[in-house]
Amino acid sequence: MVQATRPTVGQAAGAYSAEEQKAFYEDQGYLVFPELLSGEELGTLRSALAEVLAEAEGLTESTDKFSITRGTDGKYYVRRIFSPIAHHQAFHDLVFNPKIVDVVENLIGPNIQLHHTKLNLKPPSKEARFEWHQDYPFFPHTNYDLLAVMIYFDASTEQNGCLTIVPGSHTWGPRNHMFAKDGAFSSQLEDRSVLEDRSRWINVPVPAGGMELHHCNMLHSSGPNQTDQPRSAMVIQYRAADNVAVGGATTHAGFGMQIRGENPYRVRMIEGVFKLPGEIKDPLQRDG
Ligand SMILES: O=C(O)CCC(=O)C(=O)O
Repeated sequence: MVQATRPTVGQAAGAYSAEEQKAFYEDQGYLVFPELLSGEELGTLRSALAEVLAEAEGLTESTDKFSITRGTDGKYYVRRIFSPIAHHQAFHDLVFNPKIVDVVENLIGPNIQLHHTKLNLKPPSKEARFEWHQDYPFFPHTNYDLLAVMIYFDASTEQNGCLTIVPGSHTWGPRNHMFAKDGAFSSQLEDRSVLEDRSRWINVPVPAGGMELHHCNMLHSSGPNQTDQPRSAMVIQYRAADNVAVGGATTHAGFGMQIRGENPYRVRMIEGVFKLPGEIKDPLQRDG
């Protein structure tokens, strides 16, 4: 009889204890919870998205709220909604969802603040891919207790451009990213040799209603969406409350909002020399 193999912590973290989740995150830099939200919660988020997207109908150029791109079919699509928590109560409520915040608390401690939110729609377009990058260089902080939570409104698959990561790469520290002409990070690594060993890359498909989270120094990218449907996911960046931003944009809705615990009015610093992002004019380049 063939024994079914138990999914790893990286594939199904919810089946493991808090200690096991933390140990895996510290070692590998990511966790996946394939079944986080209920069908009802997912339905509420999808309706909220449809409501907000109705406002973007007819747009052919980006605005403060929507980043617009042209799809492979020639149609215009919303690529990203900036600061979705400012545009719908359901998105605002999501950042306080205890199912998410409990996991985050276990990893970065009881005092948690928001850095920013965005909703990546990854429409069917080659432009909707994300180059290899880390998040930290876009918004460097005084320590590394900063992580990205991705809540999937649609299943992400290899066909529609799921995340590809290099597990363990967060332990290599922040890498320099190249500056574009206008001073923004161009989301390109200066030294791509860290990506050479492709046997280390893994794809991270996540079902709709699932959650993936990764450390701010995790090397990650995602490919084009080769289907004819968008792949929507809300990204929530949380940080420890004693982790202070030393660069990057600070004007997002909810920047620094206390999510849980208290502000200790103390800063925890790590040693190192890091390149700071320049003045970033293109909002799409601003946050990785
Ligand atoms: O949505 C994706 O596939 C990747 C998102 C990402 O890497 C980012 O927003 O920094």
